[in-house]
Amino acid sequence: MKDEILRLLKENTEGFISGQEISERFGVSRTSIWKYINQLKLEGYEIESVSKRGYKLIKCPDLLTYEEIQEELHTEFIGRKIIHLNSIDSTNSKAKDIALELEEDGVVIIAEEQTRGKGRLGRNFISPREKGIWMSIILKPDINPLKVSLVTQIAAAAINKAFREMKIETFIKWPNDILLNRKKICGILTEMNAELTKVNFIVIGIGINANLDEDDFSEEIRETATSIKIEIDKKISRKKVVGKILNNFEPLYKDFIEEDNIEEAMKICRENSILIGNEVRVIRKDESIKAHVIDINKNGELVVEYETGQVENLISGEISIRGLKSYV
Ligand code: BT5
Repeated sequence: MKDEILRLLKENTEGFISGQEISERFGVSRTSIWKYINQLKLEGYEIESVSKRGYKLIKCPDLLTYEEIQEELHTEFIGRKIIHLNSIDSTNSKAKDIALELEEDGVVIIAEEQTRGKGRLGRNFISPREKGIWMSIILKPDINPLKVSLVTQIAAAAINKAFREMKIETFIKWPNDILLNRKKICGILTEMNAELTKVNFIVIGIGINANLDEDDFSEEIRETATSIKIEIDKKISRKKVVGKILNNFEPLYKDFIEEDNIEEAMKICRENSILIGNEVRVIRKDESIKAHVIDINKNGELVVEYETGQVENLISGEISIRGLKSYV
């Protein structure tokens, strides 16, 4: 009921809508409408109430609820169900807990804060309240488990495209980072549950530093990480970013699962790669080897050439890539 009242208020931002009218429309008492309006105010909606005239929506909060995001969303199934949480340890962990029970493809879990956000290899991902986008997309494609790592590349392509549409000049750092001004603003963590030949589900965790301030990062992380707000000097609408990412993700993902085609996604990854053409260090466990990055091949592998002349195609798994002196 609260969502329906909100929708009605959103359709009538030009003028007031009376308690009587809302009450008749939904068949609920004026007292309960008043209660719903108060709940909305507590959630951050600014609603003017004037006696004898009724209610008028003045401002919506930048909350990542379905109600707010749907205005930006043009997808068929990705993000058509959004589970919005106030606080959670990790959206990826929550997604893995519920994924087996879900029938549909493309359910999204978004939290305003994560208390134990996860990076790769058990690393920590800081996720302060209402400042970033901490979300997981649950997918149930009928694909070979060996191809799952490609979904990370598809997500990276969709995220980078979304930022470019917003005139934010981001780059992709293979396999799972998005950078702005050579620092990390987004990390992707793909997890899966599969049998030998069958994927039960995939969870793509996406963490975006939208409006974090410098003091949200520890000194150590500040060397490699930043936020969009810090770099462009103004706050960004988180719901717009979520909408654009999901809109861009769906067609690339559909190409992949329906046509086995990842050409477009790979083209975006290549054209926006911060690594191709550069000298890097390839880090595997305790080993760090200098290499020149040649390409990202059609299987989403990073093609590098070592100083010995040996060429290797790297699969994302347990590898990290760093610049010779700095992050890239
Ligand atoms: C990643 O790992 O970058 C994947 C991050 C995925 C986070 C999302 S948020 C929603 C979903 N739910 C989760 O629990 N996780 C996903 P990796 O490449 O391993 O990078 C982790 C490293 O980045 C850490 O060791 C820190 O050095 C650094 N780091 C931590 N928090 C950061 C942040 N907010 N922004 C940038 N770098 C950060």
